[in-house]
Amino acid sequence: LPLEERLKRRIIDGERNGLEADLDTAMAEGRTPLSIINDLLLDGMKVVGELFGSGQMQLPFVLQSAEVMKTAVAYLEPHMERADDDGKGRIVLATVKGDVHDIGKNLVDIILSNNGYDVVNIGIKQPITAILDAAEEHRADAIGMSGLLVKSTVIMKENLAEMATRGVAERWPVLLGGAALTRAYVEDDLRSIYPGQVHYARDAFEGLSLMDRVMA
Ligand code: B1M
Repeated sequence: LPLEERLKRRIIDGERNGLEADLDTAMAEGRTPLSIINDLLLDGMKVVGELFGSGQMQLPFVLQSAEVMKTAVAYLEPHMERADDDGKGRIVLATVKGDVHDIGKNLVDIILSNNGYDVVNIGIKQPITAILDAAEEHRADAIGMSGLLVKSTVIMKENLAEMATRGVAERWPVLLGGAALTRAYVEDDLRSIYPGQVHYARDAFEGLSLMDRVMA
């Protein structure tokens, strides 16, 4: 297989033997770490999602694919460009209650961290109380919530309602992302219940541009 196809296949098959060598070759051929992730590895993850969704792939194999994806991202991260404009602002990042998916959230962490933001990544399955405690403790400028399950979109709504009730909506602009969300849901449904800023980010790069806008 050609290198590009092989890297994508590694994610689909959950095959990590020789992964680093292929990543090195891709970088030596001039691909940036981010293009390797976005154009090749995430394509593989998409196929995994389709196979799993249609019952052609079992959960343990999805987990293996996710592990290979994480290994690849960890390997590529030190090779990524870092902007030197530090101190642009601080964001608390979490995957919402009941949801374990963290690959997207961790990509958002990397992109924001490499572009001048201070990210407090508190992990997966985080209830709103923990998110708000962290935002308070770390004096965050914004809150980012990720979630991939349809159920998580409902949790996000509950979280925003809780923030509105506590009267902290003005304090923390909220960034939302994850595969089950849509722009319409965030901008039509969620905005109507939240008195502060709430933004939908399709991907990590939109997350970055939104943070730049929120912090401007
Ligand atoms: Co799960 N899973 N999974 N899974 N899984 C999905 C989400 C699913 C769509 C698969 C499918 O059926 N086709 C489906 C959800 C269906 C639904 O809700 N309607 C599903 C299911 C059902 C489940 C379980 C319930 C399965 C089970 O147990 N029977 C279970 C859930 C457990 C739980 O959470 N309580 C489960 C478990 C798992 C694994 C553990 C095996 C593994 C996760 C490993 C991990 O994350 N550490 C896993 C995986 C890998 C997937 C798929 C295949 C891939 C997800 C992924 O990492 N994508 C996924 C299929 C899919 O998404 N279509 C699926 C790559 C990642 C980079 O994309 O996170 O979307 P994503 O992030 C993007 C953007 O969304 C955005 O930026 C990123 C790109 O730049 N973004 C943000 C994300 N968060 C953001 C936050 C921001 C800004 C942008 O600001 C704050």
